[in-house]
Amino acid sequence: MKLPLEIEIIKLFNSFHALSELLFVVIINTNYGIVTFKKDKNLPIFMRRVALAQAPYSEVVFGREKNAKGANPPLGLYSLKAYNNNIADIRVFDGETYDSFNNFIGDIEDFQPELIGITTVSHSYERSKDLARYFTEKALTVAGGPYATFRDQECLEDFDVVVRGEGEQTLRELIRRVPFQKINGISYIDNGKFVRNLDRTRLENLDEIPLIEWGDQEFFNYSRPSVFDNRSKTGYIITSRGCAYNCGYCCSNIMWDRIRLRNPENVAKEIARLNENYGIDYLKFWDDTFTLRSNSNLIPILNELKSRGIRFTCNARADTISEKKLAQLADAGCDKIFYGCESSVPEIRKELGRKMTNEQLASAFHLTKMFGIHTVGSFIFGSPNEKEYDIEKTIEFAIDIDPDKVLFNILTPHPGTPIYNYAIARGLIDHYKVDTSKWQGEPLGIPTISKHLTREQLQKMKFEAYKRFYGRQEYLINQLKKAQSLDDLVSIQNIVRTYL
Ligand code: B12
Ligand code: SF4
Repeated sequence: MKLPLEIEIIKLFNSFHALSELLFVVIINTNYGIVTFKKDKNLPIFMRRVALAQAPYSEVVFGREKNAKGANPPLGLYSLKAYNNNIADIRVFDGETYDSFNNFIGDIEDFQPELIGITTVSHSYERSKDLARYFTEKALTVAGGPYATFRDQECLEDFDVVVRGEGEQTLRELIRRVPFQKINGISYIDNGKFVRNLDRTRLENLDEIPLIEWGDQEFFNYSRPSVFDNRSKTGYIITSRGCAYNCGYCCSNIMWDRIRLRNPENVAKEIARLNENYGIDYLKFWDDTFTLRSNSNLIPILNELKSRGIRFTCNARADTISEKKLAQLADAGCDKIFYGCESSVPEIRKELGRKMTNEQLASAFHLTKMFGIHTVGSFIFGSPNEKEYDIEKTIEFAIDIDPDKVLFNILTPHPGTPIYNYAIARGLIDHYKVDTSKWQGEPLGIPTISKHLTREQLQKMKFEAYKRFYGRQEYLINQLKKAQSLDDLVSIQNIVRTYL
């Protein structure tokens, strides 16, 4: 917690900082001319209030499976806020934490933003558009995130500006009102003409982004302690950007260019702060692949977790795991690892760009369980050339390796992914527009691209797969034996209710 004197000093510093920023804006605008806008807006010379918003998405994604409203903070928006907080009053509004869309919009309106930045993923795009349209006359509307990055031209039908890729520095220049022509990484319309400026070079050093300052209420939305045994208060953290692989259904590699890691000391500082200031004793690492780092980067992070008794979960690739690494993770408090498996049929896995073997997958699950770490296995149905019997084989494989939890997903061609380009090139899809009334895919609003199976067949196979996996007597007995708390029992009950 900061002392009052410290807060005063920061405020004073910020005022000086704001003044120098203002001078900078005046100089820049005098040199380069005034910013051009698609629509007439009465915008100030310096953006003072910036709203960063995430439209609600759960209903679109999870449909009737939805049950965890507001459980996941939009870390991208909080990072944008942390980076730019010293030049404007920035607030994050998360539609997932509101009971109704109207209340959500009402709160943003009360704040009277001069710039509203909206994060986009394919499945929330329709709602993001609704939100942007509401502020068209009132604020500069900016879209960012994976969907906008790869569909900039389409987004400009509803937004003034699109920020492509990493957003921290680009947003800073928009707040400063640097002329659009001078801002790398944006797309916009100038005199009816679509303009895509040069890409922005990514931040060299991720530690330049200040740590997120969570408001108490804000934090509570995402980190409710367990109602049953008060065992864990969960925090969320990302310690890297990008991935070294190039799986067909994922845009990480293109979105972030190359893998960049935060320094372990910087990560340890964030862990300490989450623990000391917010009482966090459980952490979710949202890195694409947490295990894709050298020992010299990993060990200091694990030491910090261990010394504070923080348990954690992370994502890993089966081929980045070894017995030694698993021992280190388990010793530091790792209690769950998420592995993408996708398919057990080599040709289908190849189609998905997953260069790993069934042996690697089976061994990763075996070893992880050996160290007492829970496993989640994720599988994808509906690759272009996948047939019903391929899916059958994958379900059998899932039962064989027996994760504690499974996810069966239907392949979705998200813009910016190799599989999207493949599907366009072979005429399996046109450049679709997200339309929840037209595409009953998964997530809703996006088409599927199987050559052999309809959406309905895939949906049916998915639910049958869950039934077969979770309906096994030995699975349920095993999970009941492993249960350590009321939370674990409720989780088993949820599985039974949802799938059996
Ligand atoms: C954590 C995570 C989740 C979490 C929670 C997500 C949440 N609430 O934010 C969970 C597990 C629930 C989840 C679920 C799903 N996810 Co997810 N998830 C991620 C993951 C791994 C990290 C997200 C993150 O925090 N990134 C880090 C921050 C820093 O990046 P960022 O959010 O992109 O923000 C930066 C830039 O994009 C930009 N930016 C973003 N918004 C804005 C706005 C403005 C105004 C500006 C200026 C800039 C800007 O600036 C930010 C800072 O640089 C990403 C992959 C990834 N590495 O990003 C996938 C990802 C977002 N997920 C994806 C998908 C498909 C899903 C699911 C649909 C999967 C499924 N079938 O169920 C569900 C849907 C639920 C949902 N969230 O919408 C896709 C989205 C693809 C797309 N084009 O839409 C991604 C990109 C992974 C992939 N396959 O490529 N997910
Ligand atoms: S799916 Fe995972 S391993 Fe594959 S490219 Fe994306 S982040 Fe990397």
